[in-house]
Amino acid sequence: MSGFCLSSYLATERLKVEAVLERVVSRLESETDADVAAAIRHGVMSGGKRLRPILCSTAYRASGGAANELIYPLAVSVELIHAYSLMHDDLPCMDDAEFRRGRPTTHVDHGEDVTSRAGAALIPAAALQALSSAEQLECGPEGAIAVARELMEAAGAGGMVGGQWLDLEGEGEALGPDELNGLYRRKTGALLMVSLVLGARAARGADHVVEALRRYGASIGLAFQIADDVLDATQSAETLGKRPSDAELDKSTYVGLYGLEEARNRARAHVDDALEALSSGGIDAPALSSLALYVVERDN
Ligand code: GRG
Repeated sequence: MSGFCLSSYLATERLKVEAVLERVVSRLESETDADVAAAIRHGVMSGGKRLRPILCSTAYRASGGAANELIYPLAVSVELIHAYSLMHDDLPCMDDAEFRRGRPTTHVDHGEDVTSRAGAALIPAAALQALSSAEQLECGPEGAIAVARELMEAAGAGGMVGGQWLDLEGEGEALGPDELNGLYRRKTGALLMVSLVLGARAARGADHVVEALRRYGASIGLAFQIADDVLDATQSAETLGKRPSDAELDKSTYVGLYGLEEARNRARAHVDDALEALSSGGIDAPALSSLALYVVERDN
């Protein structure tokens, strides 16, 4: 028995992430006009599981990073990208959602034009945040640039933005298993995976550790999105904090392709792959093992 308790780990990590996000958002507010500032605060400081920065800080420690707080400023750079992606995803020109994290979406409260601008402002803010915090972590100039590059690649057309594009184009189409996997790896998996890679790189983890965490990240990325499909098909808006919408938007999902039970089985098989990546990489980190299970056991 490791004695590891995921719920208290998550609670402690979330507090640290929230505190750094508060500092970052306050600084951004001072750089923008009041309406954009309010939309940034809405989009970033409205709760959420904070899974990506927690994966980053956890990977950092699992890769031998020092027990200090310097990883959190780097970890929140990924959350800034995630926050912008949700703000833009909810816009009427994308998924047209009015409710997220149990409250009205950013454009409902602040308008579409302001939300577009606020979301766009978060992209360079995230790159700069990654760069400066990697410098603070003494990654060296080349290491800091590599970290920022890796984050932007994951967020870009070859990653999250490209996946979202496929997702929008796929509405009303019956995507096959390979197409759906490719879409999920980019739309959802790329950012989850880079969260881990950034943590490992910041710790200057050995190459085999970085690669094992990349494999772990790819596997939990798929598991996370399949679990999302299952939640969308089975949970209420109240539990999810958002209105289930896959059926309404006529999206291809794992539940549509395989049915609920097989979708659950496949999500769980990806978790097993993630656990296998940890053990074959020689990474003994109860937090990462528990987080892999959490990805498929969460209720929102
Ligand atoms: C210009 C085409 C184009 C895209 C812009 C909008 C966008 C970029 C990307 C959208 C990416 C997206 C919304 C992916 C879904 C990922 C996902 C399952 C999000 C939910 O993550 P959680 O559950 O959310 O971690 P919380 O609320 O906990 O933070």
